[in-house]
Amino acid sequence: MSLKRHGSSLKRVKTITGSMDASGRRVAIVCGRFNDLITDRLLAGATEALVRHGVADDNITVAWVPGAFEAPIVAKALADRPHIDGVICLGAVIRGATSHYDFVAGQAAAGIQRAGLDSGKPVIFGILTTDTLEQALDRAGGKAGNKGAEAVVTLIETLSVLDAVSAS
Ligand code: INI
Repeated sequence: MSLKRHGSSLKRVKTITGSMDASGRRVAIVCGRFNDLITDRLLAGATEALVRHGVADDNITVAWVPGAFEAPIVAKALADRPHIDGVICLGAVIRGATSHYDFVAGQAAAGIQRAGLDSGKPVIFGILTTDTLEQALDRAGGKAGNKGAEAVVTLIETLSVLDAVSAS
């Protein structure tokens, strides 16, 4: 896959862009069991996309957690392992299913961001936050694509950009 170029046409501007080659990458996925009708599909989308982009299946680690709220602490622990290059968090927080939607979704987002910044490795937010089960199904391999596969593309590009920044 080639990445669309954006930005300056000035010749001396240094532009850093990622590539989509993920061969040799070692990736962990943290997947919430809550709403597993959805998260099973996100996980299938993510693992298929990783392999399609060149990640060997024995370089993929999957850790299941009870729900999206628990994703950040496990993501941080995985990101701190030297043999993991980056982490994808998958989950489904559905407003109709809970009165504490805002707490679970908000804290999962904040914690995942923090896990990435504190570990220095990309930790990708692949948590669906929807009003209804139908909207979640649409985004888990239905008519709106698969957010798990999208999270893979995001991780691969971010890893590549970070490598390019380190080499710059
Ligand atoms: N966890 C989810 O991943 N999705 C949800 O929709 C959800 N709801 O509806 O409550 C949910 N709750 C559990 C939460 O993630 C924790 O596991 C729980 O609060 C214990 O810390």
